[in-house]
Amino acid sequence: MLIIGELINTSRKAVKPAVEQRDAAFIQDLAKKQVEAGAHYVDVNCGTMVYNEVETMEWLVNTVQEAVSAPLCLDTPRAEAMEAGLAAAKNGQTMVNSITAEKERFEKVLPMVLKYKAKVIALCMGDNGIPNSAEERITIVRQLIRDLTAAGVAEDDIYLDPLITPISTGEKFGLDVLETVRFIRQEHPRVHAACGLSNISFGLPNRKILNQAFMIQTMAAGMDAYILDPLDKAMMGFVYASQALVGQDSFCMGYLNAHRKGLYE
Ligand code: THG
Repeated sequence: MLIIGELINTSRKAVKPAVEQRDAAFIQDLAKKQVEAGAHYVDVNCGTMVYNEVETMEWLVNTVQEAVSAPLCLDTPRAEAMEAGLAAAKNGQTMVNSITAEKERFEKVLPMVLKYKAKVIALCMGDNGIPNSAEERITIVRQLIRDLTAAGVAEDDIYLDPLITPISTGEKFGLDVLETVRFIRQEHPRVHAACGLSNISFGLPNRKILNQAFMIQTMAAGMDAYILDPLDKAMMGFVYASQALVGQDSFCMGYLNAHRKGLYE
């Protein structure tokens, strides 16, 4: 199971001004708290900084790495920002977030994944945009796995992301994700499945409850990587409990260790 902390994202109200003012202490505190709470990777997203994303990404990567030794998940659709982040990243195996099946993006991002021997999140999105059925998602999953492995990316380095869209905008969206994850688990057992969990609850009250419920459901379907808020202690408790309950935690060692460290209540 891979937990990627989502909180360093300039779309968040508190983070944007901190990044604009180059407030290293604020960003480093956010990185440390997420790693202390159990995040294995730290997501870094400055996608709202359209005019200087490249320079901002470089600053963020260096700033976060001064504070934590966890590897980074570079979260940008822009190849230039990705390259700058990859060049600066030195904490273990970096994760590229993300590649898609869109022809241009695939061709631009793939060489960087290979050059830096990175892990890669592959979004179920093709040239026709975000798919709106499980069948369309599965078609793109097949294509992405075929093309990435043909290029030499190891299955263990591929994280398929079915793309979670808010449940407030379509009642079947949860089911489509579950079906896609079951397909990945059955047909490609060595490829991972990842998601931006908090997307599910956009536009609704009590978001944490929806995020927690969907984490449990998707983990039962075979999801094994989450971009989420690790400072939600109830969420982390459900993560360790679910892992044990779906046979991904031998002798409940992860559950017991996390308990001893006080990572959940
Ligand atoms: N897949 C992949 N990467 C992703 C996503 C995905 N990266 C971005 C996003 N989706 C995952 N990260 C977040 C981060 C924050 C929120 C949701 C997803 C979030 N933020 C509150 C909001 O916007 O309302 C913050 C409020 C605030 O603090 O200002 O919900 O799907 N591969």
